Amino acid sequence: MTIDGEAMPKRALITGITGQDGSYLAEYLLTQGYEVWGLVRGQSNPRVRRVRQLLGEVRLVRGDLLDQGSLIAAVEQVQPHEVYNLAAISYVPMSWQQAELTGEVTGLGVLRVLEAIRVCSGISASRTPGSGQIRFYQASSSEMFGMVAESPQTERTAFHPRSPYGVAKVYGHFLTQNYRESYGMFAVSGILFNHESPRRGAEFVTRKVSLGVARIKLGLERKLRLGTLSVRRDWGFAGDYVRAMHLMLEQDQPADFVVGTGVTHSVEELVSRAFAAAGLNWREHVVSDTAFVRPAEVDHLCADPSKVAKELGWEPTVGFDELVTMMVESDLALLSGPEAHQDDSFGPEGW
Ligand code: NDP
Ligand code: GDR
Repeated sequence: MTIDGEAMPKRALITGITGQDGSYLAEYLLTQGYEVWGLVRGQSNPRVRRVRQLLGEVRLVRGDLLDQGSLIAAVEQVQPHEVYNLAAISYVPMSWQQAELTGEVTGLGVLRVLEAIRVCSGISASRTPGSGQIRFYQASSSEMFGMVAESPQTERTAFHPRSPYGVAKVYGHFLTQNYRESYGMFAVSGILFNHESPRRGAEFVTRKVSLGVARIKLGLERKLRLGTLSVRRDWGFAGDYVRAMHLMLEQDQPADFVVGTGVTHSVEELVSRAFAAAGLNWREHVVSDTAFVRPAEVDHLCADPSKVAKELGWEPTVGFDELVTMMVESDLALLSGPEAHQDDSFGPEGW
């Protein structure tokens, strides 16, 4: 990868590098020849472990989406060509418990990152459109569609978010669009549908199920407590989705894209498939628990990924069955191995 004919690597700054997507994106950009920087918060962040195999290759810079000055300092230090804003409070139920914090991080955090880029690019707030050199990716979400106006959902489908998380993401989405229109910044949003992996946080339903299946199979647990089984999601593999993020910043002109598989499954189908992958019958183990039922639910999500396929050539490589089997096998190996007690995601219930 070179810039202006010089043998200089492109620099990418990733917020949320300690999350699921941050770790896959960092790996992917390293394979593309990038110099990768990750924003990390806190005095001692235990989740830096998630990218531990990359430490040495990935450089870390301190900063917090709640702190404008720290973001300006990070952008000034790194001088990135691309910024991927993946940091967020991303667990939907937590957004009811900590609605204000979710608004601050998942919503206003986008403003602070965009402002850091604007200030460091020398774009004046009163100036008519100019062109900054730093390209910006915002992690928008299918949760913005919420109570869906149509199915499948496209880039033109109206938003009707159903949680403080979804509302905060809508703010970030429109703000990204606004900075593009106001300042001529190369700022785009990927409206990504659910994507999963063995690195998924233990509170999300796919990983909760794969960890639950592994515990039951290994005799560590007998039951798995879940909320609503009838809801449907368009689930893909996180490793595929980070390629789409990068492709969006490679376009000639900035534009937003829906990214998903176009196939939808219920939580019950997920559960059935995951238990079957370990030779178990889910009906003997799954218990309904209202503690995991949400105040307002998103019942049905299904992407129409035709624009991203046609314009960016993106397609998923891992199907639903393969994804679920991958996660169950990974957790069986993990819980049988020496690292079983070294990770904070192995608690009995997740969240
Ligand atoms: P994770 O929950 O795994 O990661 C969230 C990241 O945000 C962590 O690295 C966390 O850091 C960081 N973070 C949280 N608060 C702050 C803060 N105040 N300042 C700086 N960093 C912070 O999310 P995913 O990797 O799954 O998702 C990445 C992004 O994509 C998120 O914005 C999510 O909302 C969005 N998204 C995800 C989808 C999915 O299916 N995975 C689908 C659509 C959108 P720490 O380790 O310090 O807590
Ligand atoms: P979601 O993911 O809310 O879609 O947000 P999650 O895996 O948490 O829930 C998916 C669906 O499963 C139902 N469900 C349960 N969910 C959890 N977590 N735990 C349970 O016990 C349970 N039982 C049933 C939920 O009600 C829900 O309908 C994810 C996050 O990554 C967001 O950040 C991202 O924006 C969206 O995906 C797209």
